[in-house]
Amino acid sequence: MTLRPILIHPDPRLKKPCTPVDAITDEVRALADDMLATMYDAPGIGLAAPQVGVLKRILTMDCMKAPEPPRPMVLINPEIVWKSAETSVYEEGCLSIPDQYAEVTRPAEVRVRWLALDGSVQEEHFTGLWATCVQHEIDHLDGRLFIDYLGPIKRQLITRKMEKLKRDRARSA
Ligand code: GNR
Ligand code: NI
Repeated sequence: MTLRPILIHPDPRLKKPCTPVDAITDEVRALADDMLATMYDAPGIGLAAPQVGVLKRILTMDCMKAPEPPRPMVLINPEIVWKSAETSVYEEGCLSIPDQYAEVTRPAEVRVRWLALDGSVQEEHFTGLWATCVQHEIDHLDGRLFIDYLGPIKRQLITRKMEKLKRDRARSA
């Protein structure tokens, strides 16, 4: 198990659509393992493979809140098969856009189908924070970030801050 570095926006790898996984290999299992560890370490409630530089359709998430037991999930090739007409607004953040938060409106509930690590097809109805998180992660797999839902002024302000953060980090590294 290895923690992997998380890419910071702007990075061309965060803007590319990811490729479906065609076989669940040891490499895929190792990646999922590393992603869960990296997500819990951050800490975050979700992580998409492109955030660690792998352009494959894999995401991890766990939106349980203490004192509930954890529920580490790995979703391979996830697809939204239904979304509610009703929407909800969440203050979103992203591990690839540290310390920046903004309200995003999305369908309040979604039904998602995916492949589990054992190769079985799973389907589940997500609500609340889980619904927001799974949509945020699937967006990553399509090369979309939450700031893409903001107006151009807010988006550019955040992008400039991230460019500065990356410069400062490179200087002190
Ligand atoms: O840790 C995270 N928190 C979060 C909060 C509100 C909406 C979405 C998220 S996902 C984010 C981790 C992340 O960047 N996943 O891609
Ligand atoms: Ni994110």
